[in-house]
Amino acid sequence: MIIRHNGLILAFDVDWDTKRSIVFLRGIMDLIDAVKVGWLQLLNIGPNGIKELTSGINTYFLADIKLGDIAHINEYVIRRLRDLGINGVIMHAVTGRENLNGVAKLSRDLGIDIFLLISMSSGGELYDLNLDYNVKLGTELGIAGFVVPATKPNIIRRVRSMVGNNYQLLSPGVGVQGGKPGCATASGADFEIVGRSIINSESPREVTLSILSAIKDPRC
Ligand code: 3DU
Repeated sequence: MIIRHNGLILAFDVDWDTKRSIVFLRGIMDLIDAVKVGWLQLLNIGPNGIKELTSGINTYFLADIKLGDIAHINEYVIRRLRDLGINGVIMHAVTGRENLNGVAKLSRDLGIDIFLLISMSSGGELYDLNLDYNVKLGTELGIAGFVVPATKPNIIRRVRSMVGNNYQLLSPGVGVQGGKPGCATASGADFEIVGRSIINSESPREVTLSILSAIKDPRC
């Protein structure tokens, strides 16, 4: 479970080296509840670099590799990510129960949170056609929560109404992709996930603060 102080997760999609990454993160760590890393780090700084990040910054690290393979590969990846200091992993729902069952149990045993991707901020129509099925699947698997898009507030509301308060909803698509800051959490998400609006800004701290004000006082 991600502890909620501010309701904001940084999508840290950068190809920077670890030193630059750590300096940047230290500048805004008090304003964000988790750091989402993914393919950019894996391909640029590699697993050792990710380990350096997780050791250098004291926060919740979410790995967004949208994992979606057959069971034994999924389980291997989860174990490796755990060794790298990762706390939560985003997985595709589309691979279905047989490929998710074992990994959901393994993750609980290892203390890793699984967040299931069940709708996408752009496209993803096959997900949206099967929303109820995937939400039910996630609740039966005993995962930590779901990824639901800020660009589709009706979906956030629907998922929240289905799962109650027992699951965390993480919402990407805020800022550059068109979601208005504050409106995903106002629709029922626990956290907004923001990347480029913060990372590419000349003043990341000021932008982050303004997103936090919108989360506290949404105008949607
Ligand atoms: O658009 P941004 O730069 O704020 O980044 C959004 C992040 O959320 C990015 O890491 C992307 O991989 C992730 N994401 C989506 O944008 C949309 C989804 O449906 C799921 C994840």
